Amino acid sequence: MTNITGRVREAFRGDQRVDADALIARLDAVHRFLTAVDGLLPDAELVPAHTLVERAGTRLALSRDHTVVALAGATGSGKSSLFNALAQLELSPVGVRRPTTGVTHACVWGPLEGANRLLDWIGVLPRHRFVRESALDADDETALHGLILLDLPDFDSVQRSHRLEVDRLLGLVDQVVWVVDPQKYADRVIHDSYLREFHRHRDVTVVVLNQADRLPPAEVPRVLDDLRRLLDTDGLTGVPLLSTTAIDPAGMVGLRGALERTVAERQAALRRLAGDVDTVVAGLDELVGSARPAGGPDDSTIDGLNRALAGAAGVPAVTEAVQQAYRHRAVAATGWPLVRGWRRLRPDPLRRLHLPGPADAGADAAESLVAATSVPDPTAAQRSALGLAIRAVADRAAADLPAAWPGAVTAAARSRLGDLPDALDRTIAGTDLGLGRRPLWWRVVGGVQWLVTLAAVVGLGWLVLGYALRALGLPALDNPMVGQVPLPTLLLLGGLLAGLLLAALTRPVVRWAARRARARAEQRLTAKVARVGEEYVLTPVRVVLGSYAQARDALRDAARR
Ligand SMILES: Nc1nc2c(ncn2[C@@H]2O[C@H](COP(=O)(O)OP(=O)(O)OP(=O)(O)O)[C@@H](O)[C@H]2O)c(=O)[nH]1
Ligand SMILES: [Mg+2]
Repeated sequence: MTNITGRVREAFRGDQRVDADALIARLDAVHRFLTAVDGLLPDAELVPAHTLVERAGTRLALSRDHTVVALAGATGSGKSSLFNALAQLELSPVGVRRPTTGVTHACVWGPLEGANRLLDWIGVLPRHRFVRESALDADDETALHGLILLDLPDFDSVQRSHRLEVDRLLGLVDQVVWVVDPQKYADRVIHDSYLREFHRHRDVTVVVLNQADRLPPAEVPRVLDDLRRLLDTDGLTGVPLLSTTAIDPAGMVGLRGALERTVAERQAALRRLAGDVDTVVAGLDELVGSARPAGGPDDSTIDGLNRALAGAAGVPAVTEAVQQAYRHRAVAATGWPLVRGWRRLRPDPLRRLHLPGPADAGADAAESLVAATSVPDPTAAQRSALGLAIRAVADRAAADLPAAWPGAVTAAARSRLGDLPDALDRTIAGTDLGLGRRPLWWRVVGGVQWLVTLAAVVGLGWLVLGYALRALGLPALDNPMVGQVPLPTLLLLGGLLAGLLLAALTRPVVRWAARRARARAEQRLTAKVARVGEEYVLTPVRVVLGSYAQARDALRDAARR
């Protein structure tokens, strides 16, 4: 006795149609997700998604006019018997010795040509393919045109190869008819390992209780109710559940009707793939979570990074040298001319660091880019401070991200660590420290120093000449008087005094200006070092955050039914 229960009709009516374009858009979103996370998340976690994209692409490119339905179940449940009964031919051997079916058999309703490529992909050998139409040309078979029915080996097999074959095929077919028998319908294996796994494929799942003739007629509804309860526990509420008898054509009517509807709707392939997308999306959900994509590390963390970078780059040493160099150069330019030469003998503090010295003043910055500096290497403390600052950047940036991501963010933050020392050194070497041009006031003060020194020298010469003439008894020079003081004396003493006074007055100004030069250099170096941090640390981190945002959006699109 076969009938479709009321619940079966309800389930069929309740099925929503899957729009092919919408499905393709969802698959495209899964593909976008995979592109976004490529190289960032562990490959092992992405295998199901890769498999889906590949499989779905192939399935959709192959015949959409065919629906592949598999008969799956434990050994002896009657799969081959149902297969033969539906085909009305003895295509797949039915046996007493278990398991009987070792390789998948296929029966195609309608012309075989269109189905061949599909069967090649599914992996059914040509000698196990049969064509229903050519075998028996009957009009009553047209309702099944487009059906490709597969008789699978047993999934609870003692033969490992059977189980592997079943698992492979269950991933490829459009619809599964699970065949159970009155003895084994409650078996743990079928429910835990198979039916439960298909709870997202409810709309392409049919369950049949075969060998119903072996039960007293009054028992059938009771067993069906019990099986329904188990299916509900499996998460398969509402799936079509029928009873069949393979040995009686009348006992096949319900299953045949269900298959006719499946073929007519031409929805199974799309529904199966939609269920696959649901499964994959649910599996990936944990990887992406619902965290809002972070904008990146906050300003104070970036400041911390920049400070650590500046320390590692030797900015304090360079700015100290800038201050000293300013004083050195200013004193050399504005000091008392007699001590300037001595000043110049001392090495320029910036030259010692192989940074632009006086001779390079105004040199093209690009030239100085070539040379590596002799700024001291970072100390162990500076290196570890930099490591901690980079770690802090990664931690802050990944603070709200799901567990799979912080590793990727940290790896990105450290990805260019090896290039940092050279990049920092090049940046320091290429920074205009602001000492290139001599300030105008240096020249003015320097000129005045020369003038007063010249006056002192003229005064001295004049006096010396006067003494010499007097000593030789020659007529004395007529010394003009300025007030009470002879002019040469005034020139000598006034020149010396003015020179010393000017030098004394200039000193605090030089010190003040040197501090300013240091501050200016520090500002410029910090800005340049920050740019290195941006390029070598923050940008890679932002790229990962961008990928996270893309992955999250893509997964959201893929989840939209
Ligand atoms: N009475 C009765 N016997 C059936 C029915 N269906 C199958 N059988 C018998 O059950 C036994 C097993 O049937 P098969 O069709 O070979 O079972 P199978 O599921 O293909 O088994 P494997 O190929 O080993 O996985 C055979 O002896 C069938 O004649 C049925 O509806 N009623
Ligand atoms: Mg069989």
